[in-house]
Amino acid sequence: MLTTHNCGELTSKEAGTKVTLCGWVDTLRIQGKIGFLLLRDRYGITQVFLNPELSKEIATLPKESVVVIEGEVKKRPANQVKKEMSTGEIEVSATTIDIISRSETPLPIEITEETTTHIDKRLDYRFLDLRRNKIAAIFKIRSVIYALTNEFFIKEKFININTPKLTKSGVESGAEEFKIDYFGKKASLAQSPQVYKQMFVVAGLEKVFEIGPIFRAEKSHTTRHLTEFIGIDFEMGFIKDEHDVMDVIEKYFTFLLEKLIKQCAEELTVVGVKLNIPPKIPRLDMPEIKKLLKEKGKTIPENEDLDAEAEKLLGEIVKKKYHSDFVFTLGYPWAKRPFYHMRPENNPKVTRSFDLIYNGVEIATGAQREHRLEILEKQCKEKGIDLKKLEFYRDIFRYGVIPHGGVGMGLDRIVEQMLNLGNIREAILLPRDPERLTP
Ligand code: AMO
Repeated sequence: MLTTHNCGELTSKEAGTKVTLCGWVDTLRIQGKIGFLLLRDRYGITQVFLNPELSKEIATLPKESVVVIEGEVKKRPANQVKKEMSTGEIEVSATTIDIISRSETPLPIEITEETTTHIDKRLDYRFLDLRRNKIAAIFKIRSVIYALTNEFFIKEKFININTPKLTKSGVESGAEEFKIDYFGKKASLAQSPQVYKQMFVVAGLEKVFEIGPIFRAEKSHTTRHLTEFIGIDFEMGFIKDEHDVMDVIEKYFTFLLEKLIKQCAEELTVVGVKLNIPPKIPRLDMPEIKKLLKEKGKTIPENEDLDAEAEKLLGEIVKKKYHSDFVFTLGYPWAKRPFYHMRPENNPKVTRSFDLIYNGVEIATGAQREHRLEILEKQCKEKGIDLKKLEFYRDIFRYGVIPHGGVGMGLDRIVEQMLNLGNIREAILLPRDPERLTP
């Protein structure tokens, strides 16, 4: 390694130690003959004292250049210690400085914490945007969410599967496919692992999950839609009904939030978010939801879905009434749900499905699946779908199939809603939307 220590980790215990640090020039202040350099890496900032000779040597060095410094750790006089600096009690008195990389100027975006650069420009230079503390914190938290998600499902005895993203055709009605040329044949990018997760439950794995990319050719210009996002999908067998799936989701979010509060305390403070552990998540049926919304002046016509405004309003109602950031919304109309959702025996107008709304935005959709082939075929007909074209999907219901259900959750939406980011593009490193294919 180039370094003996990370920035931000030295304390007065190391006073007198010779160290080598390497990082970006966060700030350079030349005061008369001497100078102070705030050196930054992903762990923090260390103040470096520059004697007159070194000050002169790097006086014109632009911010964001990379240097390696050798020096000795010194305790700073108490009256000079600034509380806001993580290594406020020490500084490193430099003996040598090597410039490894000189940054060009001016920087294309403002990389201060209170930047005024527009999000589009920030995304054009995402690698520089990441040098802001808050942005780096978001992606550290996202990384922990990813790891905890794996940990949870493995702990709950789900089997991790990886399913193809190059497919012949999808099954997500309503969700557009990206058509591609596959050696002269028509193919599309997977809009969901739906058929495969059902396939492997039926295969006998019983409980499967996948965290992977999902592609949707939706020309949506909203703060909640991407054309490529990361789905957290799971599917489980031998369920009594869709409530068994919701039980697992509830357990997952309790696990996730409890662990995050502990493991990401520092990053959550940087982002300025206080997380709440969900109480029992309310499960509200559509008639009740409609009644609650109507009381607030919002009418949902029969056979209609909840729109973004209704979800936001419901989020507020639930927060007040049940003190919960989450709500399960149950019993979506058959007219709005895909052919593979099961319908209750006594009411074919609705489905055994649900959404999960988190702080007013849908983050998950799930259901019990129709596993009886005759009924599935009928449902396809009603939706104008030719099941023969989905032959391998049809086959999985022919040789012994267990009752099952599952859910698709959007990782990017979870991060956005959890950290109150206001735009899904803030939750993913390099967003893809109808206008953006680079970087
Ligand atoms: P659905 O289409 O509702 O259901 O997607 C599931 C979840 O994925 C996320 N999501 C998106 N995130 C970002 N940009 C998008 N364009 C986008 N579209 C969806 C949301 C959503 O709740 N096969 C079913 C799931 C299932 O029944 O298991 C499905 O894909 O968080």
